[in-house]
Amino acid sequence: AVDADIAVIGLGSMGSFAFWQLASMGKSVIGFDRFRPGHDNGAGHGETRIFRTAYGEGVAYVPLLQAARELWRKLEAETSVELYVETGGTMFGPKDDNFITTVQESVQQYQLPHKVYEGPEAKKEYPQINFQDNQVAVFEELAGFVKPELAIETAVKRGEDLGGTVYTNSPVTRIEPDDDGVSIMCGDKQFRVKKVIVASGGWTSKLLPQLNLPVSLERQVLVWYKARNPELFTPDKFPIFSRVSKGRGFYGFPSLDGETVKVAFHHGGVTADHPDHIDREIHESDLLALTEKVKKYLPNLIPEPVKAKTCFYTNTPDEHFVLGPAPGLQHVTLLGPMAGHGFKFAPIMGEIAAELATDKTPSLDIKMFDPNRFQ
Ligand code: PYC
Repeated sequence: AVDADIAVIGLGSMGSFAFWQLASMGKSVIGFDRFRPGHDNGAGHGETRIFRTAYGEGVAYVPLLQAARELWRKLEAETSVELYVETGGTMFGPKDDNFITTVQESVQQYQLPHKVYEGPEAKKEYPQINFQDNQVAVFEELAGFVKPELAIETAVKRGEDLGGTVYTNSPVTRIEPDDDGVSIMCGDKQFRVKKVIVASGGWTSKLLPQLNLPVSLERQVLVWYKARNPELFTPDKFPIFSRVSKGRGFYGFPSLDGETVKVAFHHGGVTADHPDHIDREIHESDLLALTEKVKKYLPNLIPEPVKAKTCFYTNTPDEHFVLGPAPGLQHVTLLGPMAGHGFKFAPIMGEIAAELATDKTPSLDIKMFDPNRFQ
């Protein structure tokens, strides 16, 4: 006898959405989380995450983002919870930067609503940001932020309302696929299912060491600064922004609390060998370089951090996601890791993983994410 058709291991950024999608499809689904969905030990917290459609990481992501946007709205409609706030977004950097040129290719190829500003013009439009004269800013309308903890909790709750079962504080220690299904070991309990989706983020390569996934963990620090004029930073006045530069980006959000603004670096963090070993303390050295960026680009913020939190990325060598059948493990779908830019895609990644786990052809092209590409 089986306990469920499908198990989702890890109800974080991705797994929570696969759980919702499977329950919506009428499948019997069980979900396991080593903590409690919405926790802050992984990569799905920090109050806000960027959503953007004109995608500097690759034009091929745009159809996935368009589908994701629809699904963010669908979960909101099903639950009456606001999860996605569309503020628009400003991507800025040197004109010839590969990220900026790819953003521009995205808007052209998919006719995304946008405006392009040269540095001095951009300053007139968004006086909160001290754009440099040699920079170009692409403002796109279909961008904003999603609320990670609330989104995860809402997707899981909706999945439960539709019949799914959740096991919290339940780390899965082993999965054993065979011809007929998969056995799951969780503490002193054993479960039997037909299919498994592994969405364990940084823990995936610990659960499935035999895959030799060439992933690496990178600690990140999120920091909040007070605004001198908070009325300039409300979501209706201040879009999400991303300053791109080779190696290390700098990004930020409008104020949620009417007082503080969250900013962070994208990449450039220290590596760790295990998600349970991420240094959670905040050090002076975590804040210095970011505060310099704040002074340079956001002169309306008081350059003294008032709050900070850590999280981590699970990076892949090519910075693309992992999504597809797990090599050599029958009945197992890998949903992630997501290489530090996945949260905005969560609903469509969850939907595609649910399609794979139910033997459907994925509704969108996912060749780029093939787990076999590392072999
Ligand atoms: O995808 O914009 C992004 C992002 C920012 C920080 C992590 N990912």
